[in-house]
Amino acid sequence: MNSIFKNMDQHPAYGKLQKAALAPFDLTASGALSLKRLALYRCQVASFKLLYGTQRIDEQSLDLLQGLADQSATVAQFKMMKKGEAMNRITGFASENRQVLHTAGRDLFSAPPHNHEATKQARQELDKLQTFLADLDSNRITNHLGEPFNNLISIGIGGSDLGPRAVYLALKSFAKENRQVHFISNIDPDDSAAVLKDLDLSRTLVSVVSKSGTTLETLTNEELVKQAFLKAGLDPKNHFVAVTGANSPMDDQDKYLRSFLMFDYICGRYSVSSMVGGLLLSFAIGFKNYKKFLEGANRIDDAAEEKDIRKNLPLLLAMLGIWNRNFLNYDTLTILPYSQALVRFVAHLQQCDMESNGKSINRQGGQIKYHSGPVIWGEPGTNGQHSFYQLLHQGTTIVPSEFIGFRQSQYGKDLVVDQTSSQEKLVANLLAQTIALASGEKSANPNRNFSGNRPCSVLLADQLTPETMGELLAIYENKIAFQGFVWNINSFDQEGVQLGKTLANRLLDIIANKPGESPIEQALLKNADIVKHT
Ligand code: G6Q
Repeated sequence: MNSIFKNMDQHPAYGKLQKAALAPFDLTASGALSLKRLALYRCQVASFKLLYGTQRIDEQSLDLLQGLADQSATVAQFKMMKKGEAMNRITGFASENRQVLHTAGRDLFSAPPHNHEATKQARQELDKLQTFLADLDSNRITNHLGEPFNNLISIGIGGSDLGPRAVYLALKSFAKENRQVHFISNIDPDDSAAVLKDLDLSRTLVSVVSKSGTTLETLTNEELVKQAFLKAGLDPKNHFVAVTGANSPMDDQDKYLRSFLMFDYICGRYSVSSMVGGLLLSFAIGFKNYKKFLEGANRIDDAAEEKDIRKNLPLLLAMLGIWNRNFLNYDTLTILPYSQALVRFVAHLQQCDMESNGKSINRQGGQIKYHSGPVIWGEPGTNGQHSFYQLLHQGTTIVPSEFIGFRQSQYGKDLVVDQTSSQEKLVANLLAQTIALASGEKSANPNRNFSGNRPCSVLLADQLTPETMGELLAIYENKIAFQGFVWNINSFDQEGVQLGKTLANRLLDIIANKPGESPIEQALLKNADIVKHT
């Protein structure tokens, strides 16, 4: 066991934070949200500013959180991860026992890389990708009629879908003319039917993305889409590319137009900056823009090595999250992007965070006696304001919120109505919400009383671009890893997901061996026990 992997409650700062949490900073007190406070509690890293004066912290609690971050050796563990220590393991028990090197795929800009071998492998795949894209751009690769491909269907699920889809939607305004990406993930046949319905398959590439090459949904959907190509008289071999792990059942160059590798040491939910995101993103926004995205992520990976939490934005976000989760005892966290382009980003973070930190045992296999990851949820503002914000303002459950906003829109197509542009209205709404949640509003009418002290913070940048998207992604990936280090849990395995995959396959075996015997529900009821115990 690595001696720095200690439970959070073993650190001296833990008890002190518990005491400090008995009287957290009162955001509703008169003058509490002073300009001085708002100016003091800001942290700028790369293009993002974190405004956190609306959290229930003060100098004492921040110093204690710094103590907890230091005692947990958060930055040392982060560096170990980047260098290639096997951070994905549970000591003394059968576990994945792997390195965690998603950062290596973007460690291309600051020499020397933290892990030479992994960065070298990433470069090789990037070079292959660049050649493939150049072949597409210059019409060296076309369909059988010599026409260029302008659609790409990405088939994948979970980590092989959520992050790449979220980032594609976020950067769609940067997409090349006539290049569109479509996604099929669900085993529900309507998912593929809806995508295939209006597409000209002859101008369509299909990227099948599966690290294991064994995922039921992905393999089934691959077959389904293949049939559609055959039915249209098209040879799938001229349209299908694969992104998969080396030696997986899908790692078969003969079956695909091109094959790209993702590596064992990259977990699905951290794979946006590998070929999993790389292929479809660079198809859409171009290789140059994709590199800018990687550059943004790398900038944050570098900045996250700073030990001072007041200067390390991802670490600060992580420690504020721990303050809210473990010391103020809030169960959920809402992430509220004021950007329509980030419409699926919260779904990605939900997976990245909850699959990583939804754990109950430590890295030595023992039960932890404190909470780990909160429930993550959210929707873009201002839409959410007309929906669940009622609960945020007046509900009995206090939900900390992380707002994300940009000063400028992506398309720049805006109109001044009543002296303000839509973008100004958007940002004004965001800031107004944070003040209202934090300071509340007193009224003699209980129905119109807002208790306040609902902690929140704002991540603010100029514009959502490939660079800032890369930064934003890495801020959250690193935040999640830092929290896992403090909680002493393994943020990089997903036994809960594996269980579901195994049970579904067993049940399907049972159903397949007794064809026509009974409807699926009855088979499930009859066989629940067998499924569990075979
Ligand atoms: C992510 C998880 C999980 C995984 C999917 C798809 O970290 O492991 O969401 O990405 O189950 O797995 P494959 O890429 O192997 O098809």
